[in-house]
Amino acid sequence: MAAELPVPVYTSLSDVYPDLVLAAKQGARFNDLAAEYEAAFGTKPKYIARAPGRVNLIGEHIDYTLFGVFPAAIEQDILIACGPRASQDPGHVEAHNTHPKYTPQSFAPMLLSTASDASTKQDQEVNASVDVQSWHLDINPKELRWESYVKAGYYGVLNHFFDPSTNPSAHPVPVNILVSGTVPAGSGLSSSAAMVVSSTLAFLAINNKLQGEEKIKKGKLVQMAVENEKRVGVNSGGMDQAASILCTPNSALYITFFPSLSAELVSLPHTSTPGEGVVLVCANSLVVSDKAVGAKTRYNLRVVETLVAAYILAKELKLTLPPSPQGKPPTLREVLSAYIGKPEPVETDVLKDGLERLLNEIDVLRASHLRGEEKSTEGEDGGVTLEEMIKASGLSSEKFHEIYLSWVDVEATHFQLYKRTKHIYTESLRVLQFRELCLASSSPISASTSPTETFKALGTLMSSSHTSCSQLYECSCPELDDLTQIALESGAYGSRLTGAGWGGCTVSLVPEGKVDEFIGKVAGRYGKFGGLGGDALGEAIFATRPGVGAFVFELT
Ligand code: NG1
Ligand code: MG
Repeated sequence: MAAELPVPVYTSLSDVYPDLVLAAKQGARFNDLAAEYEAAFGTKPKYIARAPGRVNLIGEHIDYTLFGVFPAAIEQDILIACGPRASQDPGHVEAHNTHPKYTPQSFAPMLLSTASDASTKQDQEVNASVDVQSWHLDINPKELRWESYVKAGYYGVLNHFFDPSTNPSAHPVPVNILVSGTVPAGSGLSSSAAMVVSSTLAFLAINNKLQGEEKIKKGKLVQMAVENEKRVGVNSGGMDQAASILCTPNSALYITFFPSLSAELVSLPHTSTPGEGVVLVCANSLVVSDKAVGAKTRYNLRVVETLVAAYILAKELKLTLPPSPQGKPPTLREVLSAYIGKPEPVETDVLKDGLERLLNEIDVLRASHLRGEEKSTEGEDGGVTLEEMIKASGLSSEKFHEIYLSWVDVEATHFQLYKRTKHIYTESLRVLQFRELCLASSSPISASTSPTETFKALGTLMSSSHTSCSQLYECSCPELDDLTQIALESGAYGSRLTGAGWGGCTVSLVPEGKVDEFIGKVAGRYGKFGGLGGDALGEAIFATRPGVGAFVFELT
């Protein structure tokens, strides 16, 4: 399995990019970055860490409900050149960014002591508390600062490998770093995960944690990166970091989170005739979705709606849910598990069958039901008020707040339990169907369907996903709806928003031979592309192939 492989360290880019054009293009970027590093710090870098952004092909807003998603790494990436720095200060970091908008930063980790409760019986008897030391870096999750992502990556490395209680003499080396990136920020292509993964890798490499016996496995790096990104205040599901680390060229990654993280590489359908395959085209709506600002009424609200829906659905269907690990409230995936009633992990056929049957039962979540016979003024999908939702849960108001609202800031007059649940379960089904089509097309025995039929079927699933995001999950916006519609009218097999939505990018499945024509048509019709040309247009709409995951390049 991909997660069992060690994190790769290369000394030659042609080992990474067999495609000569791509190897030359990336080679030039690596060289430029090394030269810029030398100009800034006076020495050559020792390593360049690289982590790609990702595009989610299908499976939106279902990772935090623990359903499987289907992303692929893109070519665009974050590079971090690093080398040791002459300094007396353990672990001191001088961080520069090639983008002039991001000013240079200097910081060092501090060893802090915290008194922890007595942990052993003897301690308890003498009622003593134990001093625990750990490394600390200042990160303010409320403020969006570029170096926070660098610090987030560093944090994990410090606390996993320089634990003062087990390793008091080990000190992190002082380091210079120079960051450079091509993943557009705030566009749903996960520049944040690429930053955190790249930073984690840079600090691992410079502290000799990727070499020799301590070779770190990719799965461990995923875990560290997910933990690290939470330090920037994002409660993400893990899709972005897993994709950035585990992907390989020409494959997408089917990632599942329940009962535990697991990832399967799935090749995208291709043909033996060059030029007759399909290509992914990302197009940026150029609407920037500010996650931190909108979280109250958008992302975090969706997380709460799906959790409350899970609780009420289980109650209505009289399902007994096992206690969730770490006392977390149960998700819609766990409700499905209880509904299926078999030991996990279950086969995908069983999952599909369960989803189809359960979808016939979610009517119990409709507002009219929760309100008794009383008619809603907003139609039957108008949602429920907080009071109605609490009543439907059967929990006391106090308990309800404690479980569902105390840890998060959300705002809504009506909560949409039925619509959100319908999106989650239908979207999960589409992911399974998408995966099945990809697997079938690469199996030698099933050459019965023509590749074009497969492309069309995949496209249809992507477009249905968009409709569901737009109408049921309400995470689209007029520009994204417009852009996907234009894509379909310009020859795409399918098109959808990718990432959290409310702005950012779309992804379209486009016939390989028609990519230039497609891009030309979309560029001519989408209003916000008017007036853009050259590099600016190339950054706003571009073809991408599933690319290679994160690695470290060692300069020799
Ligand atoms: P974006 O907006 O692409 O970073 C976010 C979440 C994902 C997932 C998608 C929606 C973060 C870091 N990532 O992705 O985990 O929930 O939205 O499918 O918040
Ligand atoms: Mg992100």
